[in-house]
Amino acid sequence: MVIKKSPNDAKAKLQYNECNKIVKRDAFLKAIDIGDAPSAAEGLDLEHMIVEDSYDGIKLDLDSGMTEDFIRDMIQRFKDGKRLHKKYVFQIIIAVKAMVEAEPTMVETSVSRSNKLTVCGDTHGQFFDLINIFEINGYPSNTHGYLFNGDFVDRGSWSTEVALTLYAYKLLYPRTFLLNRGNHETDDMNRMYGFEGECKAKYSTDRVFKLFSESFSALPLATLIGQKFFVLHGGLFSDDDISLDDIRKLNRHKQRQPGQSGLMMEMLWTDPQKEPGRGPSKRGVGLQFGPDVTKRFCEKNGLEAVIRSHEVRMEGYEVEHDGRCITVFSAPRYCDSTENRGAFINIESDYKLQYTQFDAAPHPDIKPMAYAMNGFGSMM
Ligand SMILES: [Mn+2]
Repeated sequence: MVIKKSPNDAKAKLQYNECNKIVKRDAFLKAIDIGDAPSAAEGLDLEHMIVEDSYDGIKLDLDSGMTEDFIRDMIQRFKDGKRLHKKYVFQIIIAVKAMVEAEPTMVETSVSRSNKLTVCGDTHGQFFDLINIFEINGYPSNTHGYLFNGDFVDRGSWSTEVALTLYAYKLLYPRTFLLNRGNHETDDMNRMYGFEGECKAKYSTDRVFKLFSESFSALPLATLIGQKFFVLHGGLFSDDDISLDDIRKLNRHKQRQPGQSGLMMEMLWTDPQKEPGRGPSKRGVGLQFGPDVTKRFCEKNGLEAVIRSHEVRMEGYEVEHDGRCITVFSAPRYCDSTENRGAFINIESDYKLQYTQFDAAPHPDIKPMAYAMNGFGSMM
């Protein structure tokens, strides 16, 4: 709505003022929409939050940095069914939010000699399987990077443990430990599939979930590995004209949630199909893209392949679209009910994809979505 100059007659003036009000209101709504609302960190007095002497975990002083000792102790606490002190939870989420917010929408990385990068798919709150990946494949370090390709939370009932473990490693190894956003790092999904309820149940405050939500909105949406592999949670787009440059230029900070359409939504939600062309999504959100779509995208952008996650695969991974679309899924025995294996991909400086499959690790007897507040779980 554009009004060039203030009109003279009274009726037109009234209209003009009304229009201005609407423009201002729209700007206000837009500001809220893009997350200019006050952060859940506001009013949180971390400096004066006391860690009681009775707390039996390792103390953390984030001013001097995250430590390997703290993470090892935290992992053991989580295995033992203990919580992290709330002060540390707040500090870790706030620090990671600031860190990932400063990263580009598409992080561009490479693997140098004697280094390794492991790409993992959905982990979905399966903490004991996450730790099993580290046990099988090695814990993160400056030379052994990890990329977790979204959907860390929801479904599994250890989503706070998974998210905090990944976040703590992000703080310890900012350059080699990478996180892409998935369609479950979103408010709607977290309300439906357990993460919001889990945050409240385990840390007895709304603030933990709100801070996580803000940090999820700040996560990068894709990672480009060695100019060869384009890694994102969902898949390709409704428009063949979209290029890597469009992803580079995408200002993800303009919208907190992916919504029902647009580039961010497609990056988080789409799936491959066997048939050429594009088809409707079986999920009701996004779309499906065929082998010809993948081929054109890879050729146009000089890529070897697209690596995505988002869908369970019985073998943990699947190579489709003439080798150019790879799905990797790292939650074995998904939701304790699908008899799928998990997988991850190791990439060394030769950029050959090395697949490892693994089976589910034992976990305490707590059902998936135990903390969901919507009737799916036990808190119905
Ligand atoms: Mn997903």
